[in-house]
Amino acid sequence: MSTNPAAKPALASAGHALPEADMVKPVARPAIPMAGVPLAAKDYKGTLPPVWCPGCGDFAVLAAMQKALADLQLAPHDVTFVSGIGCSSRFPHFMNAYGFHAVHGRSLPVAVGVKLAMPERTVIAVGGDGDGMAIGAGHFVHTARRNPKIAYVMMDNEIYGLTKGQASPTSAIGLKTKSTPFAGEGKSADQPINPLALAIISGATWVARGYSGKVKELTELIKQAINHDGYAFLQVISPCVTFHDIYEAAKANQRQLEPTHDAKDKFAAMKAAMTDHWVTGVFYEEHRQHFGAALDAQKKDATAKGVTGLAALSQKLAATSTA
Ligand SMILES: Cc1ncc(C[n+]2csc(CCOP(=O)(O)OP(=O)(O)O)c2C)c(N)n1
Ligand code: SF4
Ligand SMILES: [Mg+2]
Repeated sequence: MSTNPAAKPALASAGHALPEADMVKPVARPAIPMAGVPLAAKDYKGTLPPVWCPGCGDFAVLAAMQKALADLQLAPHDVTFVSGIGCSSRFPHFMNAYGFHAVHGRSLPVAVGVKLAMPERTVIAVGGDGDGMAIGAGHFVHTARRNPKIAYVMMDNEIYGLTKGQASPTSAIGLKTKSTPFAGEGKSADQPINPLALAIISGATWVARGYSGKVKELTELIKQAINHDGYAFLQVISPCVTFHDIYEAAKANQRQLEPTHDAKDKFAAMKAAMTDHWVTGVFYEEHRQHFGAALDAQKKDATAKGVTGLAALSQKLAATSTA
């Protein structure tokens, strides 16, 4: 922290301090659970009002999340939301729970760290298609193969909303945007990433798609994601009404996975993920050892062999450096 008394006024005059009128004001105190009183969806509302554009799909995801947590009766102080950067990544501010608004594309490593440090917590990563599929694509793949017991809800509007309408890795081929003004049929090479297929092939053990226009189904999918005993990836079609409105297409093409779909069959799941852009439901489910359990087993092994962790290692290093 600066000790220079002139630092504050200098910052303000450079335009870094918001005028009082532009500051978002808390609307309520967070609800504190009382023993014996069941929690309702409103008890998970944060103190700040959502700053999204009216009609943004993310409102429905927020409502579904609050209802899901109430249905599961998870205490707000036992839940942590971790996000990256984007309109959707503002999500933790609007929840009554612990929150960590990380940097762009880094929600997953932070969420995994929180879970490993506090395994009893429910940890939910949230963010957008740009955050998860562009700058965060590496973490997307490696988190899936490690199978930590966290849920990741990716609000996919096929655009960068916060930065006002650039193409994202899930934008349709040929889409004209602020960053692709000359795109068009036969003039674009960038194939969109298929988030569900990438999650399945990378090793995610629960993979589903919901839609902000079907809040009841979305609530059930969020509950399943939270209860899954490993890494759960939920893509949510959540249209950006301001920069790339896909509501009409989503409404027109909505349908659920066939009831005969076998979510335990990886090849069937890949086929379904590659076939229909708008279909919702659980595509894939598998049960295998999660990251925390694997690390616990390794720690046990190391302890049995007399390797007592970082303390012993640092003592060894200290002894070597003074020798
Ligand atoms: C390292 C870094 N690069 C770029 C940006 C600029 N930036 C902020 S949000 C964003 C994309 C957001 O898109 P998405 O994750 O889809 O979220 P949405 O706003 O659509 O919900 C970008 C490129 C940044 N904040 N940090
Ligand atoms: S710009 Fe788009 S994604 Fe961002 S709040 Fe507005 S409608 Fe939602
Ligand atoms: Mg987006």
